[in-house]
Amino acid sequence: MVNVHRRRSWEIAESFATPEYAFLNRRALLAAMGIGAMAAAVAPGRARGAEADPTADLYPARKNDAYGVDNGITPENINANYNNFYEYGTDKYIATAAQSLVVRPWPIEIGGLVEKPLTIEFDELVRRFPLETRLYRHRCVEAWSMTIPWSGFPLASLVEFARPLSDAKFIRFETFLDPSMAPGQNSFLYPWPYVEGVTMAEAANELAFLVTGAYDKPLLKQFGAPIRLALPWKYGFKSIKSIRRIDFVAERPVGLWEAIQPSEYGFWANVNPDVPHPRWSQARERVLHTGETIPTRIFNGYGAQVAHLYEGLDPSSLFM
Ligand SMILES: Nc1nc2c(c(=O)[nH]1)N[C@H]1C(S)=C(S)[C@@H](COP(=O)(O)O)O[C@H]1N2
Ligand SMILES: [Mo]
Repeated sequence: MVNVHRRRSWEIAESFATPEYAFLNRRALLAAMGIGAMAAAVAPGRARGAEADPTADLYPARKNDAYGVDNGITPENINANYNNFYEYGTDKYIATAAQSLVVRPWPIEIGGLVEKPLTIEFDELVRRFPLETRLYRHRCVEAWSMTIPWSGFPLASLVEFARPLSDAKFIRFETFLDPSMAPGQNSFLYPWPYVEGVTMAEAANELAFLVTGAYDKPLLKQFGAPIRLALPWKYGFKSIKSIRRIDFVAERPVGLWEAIQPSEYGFWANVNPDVPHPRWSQARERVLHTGETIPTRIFNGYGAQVAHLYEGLDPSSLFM
């Protein structure tokens, strides 16, 4: 349950929360960031088929001002040209390659420990919930960060819709598996498809958000269209993109990164500046849109909302 008296640590002056991404000049910004040459790539929002998106009418979604950021919004053109999506490549410049993701049809299977397993098309699912827009921080385990105006609905609403049985302890999310539209999935170095998971208590937390849009329109493909997670208090790899299967399970799911390298990427992956990654410090982060390096905050600044979820648990595993 939400404790409304908890201090919302990220709440800030309204002036910071203006949608500056709508006005900033792209070329000027990229030049200022010094990444003009490498990112002169995809003009977001003009992706093939964007005009025909049958969910476009759902945006812009009502803004929920309870969720703000204090260091400005990362302009869309920066965000949309710096992505992590291993299905489309191992560097950050996958925006062009990701346009071969085919998002229709997009049947989503909801199963495991539920009253009645079902398959529902994304276009139908997204209309079952009122959408809202929230400004969220995103902190990648690689020590860069950004802020995004995500649109979507609480994961808790999906859980209610799915009607899990009482022995469900975790939710396991799975991405599509189709090497013909995602060349990265031809690589046998990774145990495709991408998988991630959360506990039922984490799923019920107000911050856990299923994202269907960003920057006031349906999700661009490189952001993980048509639907992805946002868990802003955890390292970015927990926020799985392009979800195709949602299973309620009794056993703790093993994510793709944990499967590859359990000594570096754990299940909890809560942001903590005091617990270094085995190969680098997590004390600071580079903000994509300012180029500044700022101190990282415990739980990425969302401790007032989520710290109670982890009381009494072994702290040695919570932050990796
Ligand atoms: N399916 C899938 N989801 C994924 C990833 C991925 O490679 N494949 N990368 C993760 C990582 S490490 C990060 S930091 C975020 C990046 O999201 P963004 O590209 O929207 O910034 O997506 C996460 N979700
Ligand atoms: Mo990441």
